[in-house]
Amino acid sequence: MIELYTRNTSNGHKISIALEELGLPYVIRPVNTFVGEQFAPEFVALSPNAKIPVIVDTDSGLTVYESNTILLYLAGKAGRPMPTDAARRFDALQLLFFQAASIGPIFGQRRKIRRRSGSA
Ligand SMILES: N[C@@H](CCC(=O)N[C@@H](CS)C(=O)NCC(=O)O)C(=O)O
Repeated sequence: MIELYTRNTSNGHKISIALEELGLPYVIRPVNTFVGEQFAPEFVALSPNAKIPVIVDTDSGLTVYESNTILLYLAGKAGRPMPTDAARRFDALQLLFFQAASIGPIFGQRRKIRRRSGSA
């Protein structure tokens, strides 16, 4: 069973979409980052950067944070959909890293700035 610590953000949704698509059983452990629950010592023990999402796999005993690392973990657990041949595997990995390094942070900053400036 996967315990998913999350809230309704794009990084959180990535993991719940993957869990649904892979058909892996999971339970949601909500973390309200608007009121600072991510800084609780029990949560930081799971996610040292104090960010959602993070999963605890009660089958393996492993805790995994960083959304795209979680996606790779879940793909390994489910046995799909990461390709095994090198060309297709690195095609998938470069898209994952591109999303994590170049797309996600920009969208996150945009959301934060708009919220602070009072825009929708
Ligand atoms: N690189 C991280 C980013 C995670 C992230 O930015 N999480 C946000 C919500 S989408 C968060 O927990 N924010 C709370 C905070 O920054 O205090 C990942 O991909 O998991």
